[in-house]
Parts: sequence; C-alpha cells; structure tokens
Amino acid sequence: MMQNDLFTAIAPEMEELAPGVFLFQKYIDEELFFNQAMKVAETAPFRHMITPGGKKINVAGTSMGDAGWYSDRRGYRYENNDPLSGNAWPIIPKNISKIISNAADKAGFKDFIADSCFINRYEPGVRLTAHIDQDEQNFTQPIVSVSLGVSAIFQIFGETRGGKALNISLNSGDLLIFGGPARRHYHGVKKLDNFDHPLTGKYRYNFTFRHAL
Ligand SMILES: O=C(O)CCC(=O)C(=O)O
Repeated sequence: MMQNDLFTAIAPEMEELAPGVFLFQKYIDEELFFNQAMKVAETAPFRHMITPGGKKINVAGTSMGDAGWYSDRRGYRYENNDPLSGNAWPIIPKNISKIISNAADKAGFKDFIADSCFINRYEPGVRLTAHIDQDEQNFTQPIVSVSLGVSAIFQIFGETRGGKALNISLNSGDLLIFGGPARRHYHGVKKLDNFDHPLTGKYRYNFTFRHAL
C-alpha cells in the first residue's frame, strides 16, 4: 500500500483525503445518474430557491426521496412534498440507493440509508458558498455526494468558514463521502468553468444523498 502526505490509499477505488473524507474516483455509472436527474426534473423541475433573507440561490436544485431540502422566506428545512406541485418527491430508485449504501459501507459508515437526495445543477460562473449541512436529524450519518458533468473544485474548510481549504477536484462519475469529523465542516464549490461535457453540456450536476429524517 502506498502512502504519501495527502492521500492514504485504503482500497484500490477509495482514498481517504482527510479524516472522514473519502473519494471514489470514476465510481458511478454516469448515464444512470444523468437519466435519473432528467427523470426527477420531469415531475420536480430544477428551480432557484430563495434564502430566508430573500436572496436567490444561484445553484438550481430539486430533490428525490422521502423528503426534499427546501429554502424560502420561511427558512431552511425538509419538505415531504414538493411545494411547487404539492406532490411527493420522486423516489430514490433501489439500484441507486444500493450503490450509495455500498460506498458508505466501504468507508466504514454501516447501514447508511439515504432518505433524501438533493440534486444541484450548476451553470458556468456559478459557485456554492461555504455552508454546513445542518438541517438533518442525525450527524453521525455521512453525506454521500455524486458528481456528474463539468468538473469542479470542492472545498472543505474546518468548523469555521474561513481559513485554508482542502481543495478536491471532482470529476464526472466521482463519489465523495464526508462524515465523522468532516460531517459538520464548512464546504462549498468554486465557480464553475465554462466547459462542455459530452453528457451534460455546460452543466455540472451533483447529487447529495443524506439521511435527513
Ligand atoms: O455540489 C457539490 O459538490 C456539493 C453540494 C453541497 O455541498 C450541498 O448541496 O450541500
């Protein structure tokens, strides 16, 4: 097993980049996830939500699962139904849920079952400001994130927003887990470059699987 300052190789397909931060490169079937994002968007379209303070969120988003993350003037929260339509969010298909649970298991997070998945859609020039995911009930459960399309730099800070970040290049098909000490660390995504990807065009999609309820 090779070891250097930055990466510790644990299994051929997985690297622990920092305590609780695991990267699986080119791990998922990109078409499977892309087709799922398109399917979700047919009933729960991508939309720009607003923050409780009234600012437009530049990353467009939608959800699948038992609950979907939502933001508007009433605050950040999970909603059982899509407020746009009043209907339940599309389900997370079993084959996708299994891929996610298996990856979490490999990283040492046994019995992770995602009951919510937020799908982000980034366009060129859009970034996600540093934040902590803190609307979930149980912080011992990790976040499992899948990237599709145009590559981006994901940044993980510490318990405060500023300071030196761990910069992780996320490419199409990569799966990233952050749990344990990293679960409540600030993280964000740098401005998306203006590139074309054969599957997604100018867009980057990110699936954030969470155990929310
Ligand atoms: O797009 C990403 O890679 C991260 C998304 C994220 O941090 C979030 O949805 O909370």
